[in-house]
Amino acid sequence: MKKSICFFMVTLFAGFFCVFNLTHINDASQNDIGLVFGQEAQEEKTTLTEEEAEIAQQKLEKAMKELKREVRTEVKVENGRTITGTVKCTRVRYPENVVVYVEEVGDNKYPAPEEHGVIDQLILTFVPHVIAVQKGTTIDFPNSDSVRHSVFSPEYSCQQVNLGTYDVGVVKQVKFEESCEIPLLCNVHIEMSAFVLVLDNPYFSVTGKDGIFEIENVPPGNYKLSAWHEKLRTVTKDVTLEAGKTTASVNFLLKKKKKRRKKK
Ligand SMILES: [Cu+2]
Repeated sequence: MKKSICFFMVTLFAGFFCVFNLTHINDASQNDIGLVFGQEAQEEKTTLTEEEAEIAQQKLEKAMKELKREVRTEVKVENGRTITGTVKCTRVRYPENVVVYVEEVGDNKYPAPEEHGVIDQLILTFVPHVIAVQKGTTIDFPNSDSVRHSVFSPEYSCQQVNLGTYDVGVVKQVKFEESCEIPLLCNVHIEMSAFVLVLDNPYFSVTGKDGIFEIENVPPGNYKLSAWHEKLRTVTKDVTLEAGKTTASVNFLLKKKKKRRKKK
């Protein structure tokens, strides 16, 4: 008798346990289905018709040509000189997106630009890929794509950026106050990346595919000129702007970054 009561209790408990789990599995499945539907809905958005894809590509190319890669306050200088030159790079296809900048000019105190920079998002691409801005510049981050993006900077960045996931047509803004390099990524699309290089003064230039740079309106004096590339080692050179000459020429060769030695 005792055995049959025991068997009955165990069966009852097992039955209750199964029903309880099934209910929760169903709940979880419904949530999963909801997610799948959500993903499908988002994926559907990314599947563009041929015509839409062509329009998107045209928008991307237009943005690549038109969006500024340098934002600064124009400074008036008497007897301003020009620093010009060419950058060559090893291990990258073109010597483009190299930021050449003068490290210190006077006291490095210049009014922040009123003009905003723009980093747009089109066809899972940040445009421009590299932007150099003077300290205190605000950058607008529109989402002109057909899917949502989530812009953020990695933990090691000198300034934290976390714009969260946001919709097509939304514009977010960030003011960059510290002079340093800020990598930008997207939490949704691993292939997206960009760099903001924030600089202390308005004397900088971003190279195109030809590697040529030109920094105008620099007062005569002795300076340190640096060339930065996201993947290569930064090189710094001395440059003298003499009173009798209008230009100074400096060439750079950027190479692979040295590997960090492991601490023993
Ligand atoms: Cu994205």
